Amino acid sequence: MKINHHRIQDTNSKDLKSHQDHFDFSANSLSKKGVDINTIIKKLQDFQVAIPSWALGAGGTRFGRFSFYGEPSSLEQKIEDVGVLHALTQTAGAVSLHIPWDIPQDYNAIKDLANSLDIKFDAVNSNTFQDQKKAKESYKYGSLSNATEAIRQQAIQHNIDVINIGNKLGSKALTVWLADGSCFPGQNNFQTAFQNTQDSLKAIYNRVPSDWKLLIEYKPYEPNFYSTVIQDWGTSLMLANECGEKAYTLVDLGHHLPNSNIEQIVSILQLKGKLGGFHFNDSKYGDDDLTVGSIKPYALFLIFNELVYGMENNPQNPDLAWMIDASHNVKDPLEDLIQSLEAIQEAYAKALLVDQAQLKEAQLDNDVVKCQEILQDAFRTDVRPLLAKARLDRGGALNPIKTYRSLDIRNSLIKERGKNTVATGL
Ligand SMILES: [Mn+2]
Repeated sequence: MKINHHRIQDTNSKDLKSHQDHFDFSANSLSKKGVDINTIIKKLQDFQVAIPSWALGAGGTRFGRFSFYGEPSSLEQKIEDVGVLHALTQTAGAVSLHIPWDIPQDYNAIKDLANSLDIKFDAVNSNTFQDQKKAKESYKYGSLSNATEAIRQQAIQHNIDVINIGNKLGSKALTVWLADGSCFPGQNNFQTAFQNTQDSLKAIYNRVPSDWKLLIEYKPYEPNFYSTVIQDWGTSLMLANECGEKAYTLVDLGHHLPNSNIEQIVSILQLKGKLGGFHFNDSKYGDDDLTVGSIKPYALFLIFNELVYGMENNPQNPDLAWMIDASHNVKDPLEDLIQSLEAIQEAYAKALLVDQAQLKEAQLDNDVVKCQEILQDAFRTDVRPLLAKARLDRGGALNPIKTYRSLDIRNSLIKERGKNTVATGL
């Protein structure tokens, strides 16, 4: 399914006048404050976020899964869904594949399809957290950290296979997230598990192409509940440093214990030139995978404030791989992703409004009240007309959710694919 751009324009036309009024008001007020609107709009247009293939179908919990009708059941259909998101939002210009769920049958056909939709292949993700059919060894007690060498070798080889698949598609990064750890005290030896993980990652790193990155993701708990081998950013950074300059830490917003100061983590990693990737989601309790911005939009803004500072002041840190990492039971996955993209752009735009020079001055004066005023003034600014303008200029929808609904896209997908399709891997 492809969206005809004329249909988007038709839907936009009904709202053009009111958009123009809102935009003029915003542009006027911001210009008076010395904000360069055009630069912000250009930055919003350049900011592209990868959609993970697994977020296009409904996710589940360990208690069950309620599928959403018309889900993509093939890699082609997943890419078409990202095409729908990109056509509407102009922000979803990349897809992140999960291997073995998304192994292409015909590489050229997949690349042509992605090209035709203006979609790039972002980081590829390996999977050693579950056993695959016909696999010789089991990951029940760990993969890269496993005490048995043959199991570690199988996991290393899988990661090398993923690199080869990504290479054929034009990906430039491998993301490794390990479920390895233990559920009970005494179950494994912390030092051996860490050392094995280090050695396995080095073996993978040696096969990472020179223009690639190895992104090492961390998470404090789950599926293991007593210890996790790569539990936090410090562990990830140690491993990345040991591997070499192409290895980086990846921050997933949900992979922190409650109240962690994620903006500080992001800031220091950029200072050290070691923040490589970012996964967006939101949470109330843990790794809830809720829509980014749905629970803690101010925290998201503060994180973006540090990201923007880093992008402007830390040339030692490379461009980041941005990805949404969320999926759940109760929303249309495409509507959820549209909301996510909007929340990300909104937080980014607000962070771009922060007057960094003024903030620095207030910090030097120890004017704590003014520091807070500067941040909150940016946070309280309604930037939605800027986001709409950024999309409109690129041919996207003024209001993506409204357009998605008025074009009745979910029903078209159900007609095309049937009700009971299930996305691979879910
Ligand atoms: Mn993640």
